Amino acid sequence: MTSTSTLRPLVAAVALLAAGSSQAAIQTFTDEASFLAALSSYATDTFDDLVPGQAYDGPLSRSAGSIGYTAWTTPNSPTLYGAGSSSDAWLSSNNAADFIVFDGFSVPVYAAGAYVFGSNVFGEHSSTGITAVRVTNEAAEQSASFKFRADTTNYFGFLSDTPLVSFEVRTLYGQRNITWPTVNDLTLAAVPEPGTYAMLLAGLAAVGFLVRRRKP
Ligand SMILES: [Ca+2]
Repeated sequence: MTSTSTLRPLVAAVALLAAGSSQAAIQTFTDEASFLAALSSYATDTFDDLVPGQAYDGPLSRSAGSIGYTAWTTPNSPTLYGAGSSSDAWLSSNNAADFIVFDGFSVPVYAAGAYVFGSNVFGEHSSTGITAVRVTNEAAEQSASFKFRADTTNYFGFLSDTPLVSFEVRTLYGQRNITWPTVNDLTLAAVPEPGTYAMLLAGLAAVGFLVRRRKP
């Protein structure tokens, strides 16, 4: 064989990998119904076991169905805070400038979504300020979204082709606009979706082809 004929399959395989990676690595959804419709299975932490107005020493070990995870805040105070009402409790921070972080998933998690908004010093909904979320996956890819004056129906969901590492929520506020980041109904999905499987298989096929071609 000439060097050209051994090189061509490599180029094709690399092109296939590049095509896979050029697709959106993290899809963003802005309503719960369409996010859940894109998942084959999922579990939700409602936070309804929290007591509004009560402080909780973080980090908290929590779960959505059988998926364990850690909820914590950074960088100012480790304390989390119950907000909302006794019939529908929310998770918030104790310092308005802190991020709420969800990570430490007990199994690989490919999708995460939640209602995200702000609450006031009493733990009641506050529509002032900007609520922002950011997710990071194992490929070190990030996706961020924000909403100005978010109400309690403001939803962000993310579906990744590699497992997620973290889901972070924060608020941005001004001098007279103190708003604590607040989360309700955190949904996690541990099963890769069909599109993710297809991309994974394409990548594996390409890698397998490279390995085979390199054997003497
Ligand atoms: Ca709730």
